Amino acid sequence: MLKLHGFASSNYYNVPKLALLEKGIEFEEVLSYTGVGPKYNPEYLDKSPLGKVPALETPEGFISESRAILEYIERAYPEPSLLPATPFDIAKVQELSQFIELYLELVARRLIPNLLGRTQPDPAVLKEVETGLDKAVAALPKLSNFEQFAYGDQFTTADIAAILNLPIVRSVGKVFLGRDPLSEVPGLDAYHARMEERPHVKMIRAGEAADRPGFMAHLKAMYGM
Ligand SMILES: N[C@@H](CCC(=O)N[C@@H](CS)C(=O)NCC(=O)O)C(=O)O
Repeated sequence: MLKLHGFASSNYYNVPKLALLEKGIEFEEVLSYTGVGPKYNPEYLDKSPLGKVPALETPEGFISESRAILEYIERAYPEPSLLPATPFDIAKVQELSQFIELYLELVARRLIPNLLGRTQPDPAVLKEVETGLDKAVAALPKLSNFEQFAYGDQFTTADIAAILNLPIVRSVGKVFLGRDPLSEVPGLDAYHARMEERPHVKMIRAGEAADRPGFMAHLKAMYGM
């Protein structure tokens, strides 16, 4: 059976987890917090070279990087598909997923240490984050109107990216910018409300909530946060 290593407070961990749930694939969750080194779990580097979560344990070996894991899951378990039928539509789903990850999630992620540690960000970094987010938020409607799904008329990996990676942008915006930049994107608030009603998304959120105390305890032990 596939084993997913990581922890449920991680949005990146939840990317393959949601794909596995949506496809109805059996898997086991193996709790592993990040933080490699002498103090914690150095053997995890054999599963994920930079010590990042998630890592998927397959019969052939480990795969790290959520995008590569999604690719494996889609090819190894093609039905039900989380991609559209045509090469163009598949590319558009990948384009939207990558846009969300690179220009929104990774930009907002710079302030996660401040969010978790309840500290004020460096003003120069905050300005860069705000500029980057505003630019990407203004461009996002070019890729999706979020009327039904993130792309097209079926649930795809672009929905997984939007459901799991955009909440960080909202949190960072609300706490450090005093506004949620994503609420300016037409259709997105209603889209997210709809997606949160999906049973597997509810399972993801329940997993996050259940993991939260353990994750916070880990941060405290590792970084004194
Ligand atoms: N590009 C990686 C990013 C994974 C990632 O950054 N995971 C976080 C947890 S949400 C992590 O492991 N952080 C610890 C670190 O970067 O050392 C992926 O898509 O899997």
